[in-house]
Amino acid sequence: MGKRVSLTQYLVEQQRMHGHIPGQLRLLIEVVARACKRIAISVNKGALGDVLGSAGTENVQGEVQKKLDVICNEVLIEANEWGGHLAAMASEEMDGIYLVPNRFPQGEYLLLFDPLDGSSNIDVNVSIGTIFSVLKKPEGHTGVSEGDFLQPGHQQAAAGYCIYGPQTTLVLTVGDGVAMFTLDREQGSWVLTQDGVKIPEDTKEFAINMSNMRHWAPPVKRYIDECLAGKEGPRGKDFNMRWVASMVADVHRILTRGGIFMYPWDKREPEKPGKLRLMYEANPMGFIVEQAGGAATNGLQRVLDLQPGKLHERVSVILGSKNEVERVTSYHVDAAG
Ligand code: AHM
Ligand code: MG
Repeated sequence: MGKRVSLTQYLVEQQRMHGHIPGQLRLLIEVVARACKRIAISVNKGALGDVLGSAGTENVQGEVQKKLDVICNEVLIEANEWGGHLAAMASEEMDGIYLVPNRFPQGEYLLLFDPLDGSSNIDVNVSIGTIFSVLKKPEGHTGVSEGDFLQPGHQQAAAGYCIYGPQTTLVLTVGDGVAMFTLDREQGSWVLTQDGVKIPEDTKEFAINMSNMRHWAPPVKRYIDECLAGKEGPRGKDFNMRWVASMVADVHRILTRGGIFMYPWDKREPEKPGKLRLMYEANPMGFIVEQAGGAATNGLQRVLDLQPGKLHERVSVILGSKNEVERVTSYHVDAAG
């Protein structure tokens, strides 16, 4: 086996050689990665750790929280509040922003996270994950408000996710490509296992919740109909379908072997732009996917260019292999006429 590169070494080298990572950002990423190790231990214990099942509470979006949703949220806050690198945090599981308490020094970054993505898979022992996004606090004023978080995704300083699956893998971008680190449980360390991750531009695999088909908008229906028509249809090739119902797992597969992921707007709740959240899911995943050569849109616009109007904003998401995302996007443009 060749020389092992740890997460710390990778970050130090990024800082030293490419000037990508200021010291505070490096510390922040290391702390998030450490919190993910703790979460991995809880996830792994499952029934033995009494972490399965419902917490009996609801989050701001009216979704029933699982015990692990609550535990993971606490782990991330406790790990990050004292280090001096953050000004505030926001989470899918909290109503408003969380200010770093006065007893700790304030840093210049803002951290956003979905502490445990794919909650419906927790109790059935299927891959789940933690997604995070890092923004710089706007300069020119003291204190932090929710408005400071409302920055378009292209301003992210870093983004990543940790997938708790057969392996525990941390996937990271600081705007210089995408790197993957596998957790070595014996050593307790993150080891670089893939750098310069690239999503193939073409694919024969799509991921969408087909049970919503009757509610889709015409451009989405058109794209999937064409995939389903296979070799005999306009695409001239057979497609395969996968849907894990954990965005982290679906995106991880796409980073590894290509594919397109869609959670589009649908007619079930027409006033909602989509199910997934812009700040905790679409932006970090969009940043990672673009850094790996893929694309992410809401059907008409690049996800990373959307100006968020509120913290828990929802969005329609189409991301993955570039040529397929561009095709679906062009169908939306055609339909918008
Ligand atoms: P969560 O953050 O509450 O877990 O919800 C997000 C998840 C995504 O990971 C996944 O792509 C989607 O919801 C699955 O939704 P559905 O059950 O409607 O297929
Ligand atoms: Mg989620």
